[in-house]
Amino acid sequence: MRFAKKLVPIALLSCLILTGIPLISLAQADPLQPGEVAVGTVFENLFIYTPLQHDIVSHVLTLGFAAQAAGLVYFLATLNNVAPRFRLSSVLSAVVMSSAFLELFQIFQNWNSSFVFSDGVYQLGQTAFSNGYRYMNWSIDVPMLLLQLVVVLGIARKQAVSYGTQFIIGGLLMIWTGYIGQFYEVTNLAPFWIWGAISTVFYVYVLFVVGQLINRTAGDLPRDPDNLPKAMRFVFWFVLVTWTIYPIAYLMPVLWPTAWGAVTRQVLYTIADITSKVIYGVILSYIARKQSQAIGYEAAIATARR
Ligand code: RET
Repeated sequence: MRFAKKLVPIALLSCLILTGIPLISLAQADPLQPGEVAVGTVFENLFIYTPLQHDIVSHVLTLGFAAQAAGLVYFLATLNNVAPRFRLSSVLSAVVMSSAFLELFQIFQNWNSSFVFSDGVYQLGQTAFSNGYRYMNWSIDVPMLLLQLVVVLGIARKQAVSYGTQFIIGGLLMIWTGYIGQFYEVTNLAPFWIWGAISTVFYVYVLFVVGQLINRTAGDLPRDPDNLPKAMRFVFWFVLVTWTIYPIAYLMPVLWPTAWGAVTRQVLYTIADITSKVIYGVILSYIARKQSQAIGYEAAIATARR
């Protein structure tokens, strides 16, 4: 076991060195000549889009950031409906909403400025599109989303710190190893697969810890009248399904390497962003409000339907 523990950093380091070499050569690529198009390392930049395809992405991206803005208003406006001990969950949702709003707005602008309309189609202009911004946003949002579970389940401090640490470390390693992998999506599929696989190991670990936390503690939630243990178990499956859309989007360059594949990838990201951040937050705020009613918190009771 101790030997196995040592193997992990050694394996990671070897992968880093192995894949670092092509990354350096990418960075040293020849400078662009006048009139040349910057194709770079990003799947979306390889294609020419019809106005229909270009507009679908542009429109769907507006849905993405508008939903985060709407979510921000919802979480702030309903903050006082939950007891103070669960309130941090809504605050964390609001943090997720603001950072996602900024990032998705930036991606939207990036998409519209990267492709220029000429001869009836949209082609890459002087700037390049990149999904890398998404990974930076996840670095904030994934730890926040996971910490919300710890808050809503109301577990003891020692346990909360232990789960919180596993979530933050596991989540960040999942994102950052995937971030390295996505640089190779069109240039070198070996490191793309290797880093994707390493990231998946951390993803499975995070899911395992989420499942363990919910399994151990959901039974303590009030059963009457709203069956909160069942609602909390639903949250696990909801996380599993909505989070898994992200690795599918990661794989798009191998699954569907066409302009429609690139359009679908942005649609998938948007579905994942709305469900895993906004809808997830709404479900947790519902559970927090029901728990607040159960402990006799007046403002929560006042919101109950008769
Ligand atoms: C990557 C790389 C390929 C392998 C796996 C991935 C998982 C990504 C996930 C992202 C979740 C993001 C969320 C963001 C919310 O703000 C990194 C794409 C498994 C699960 C929930």
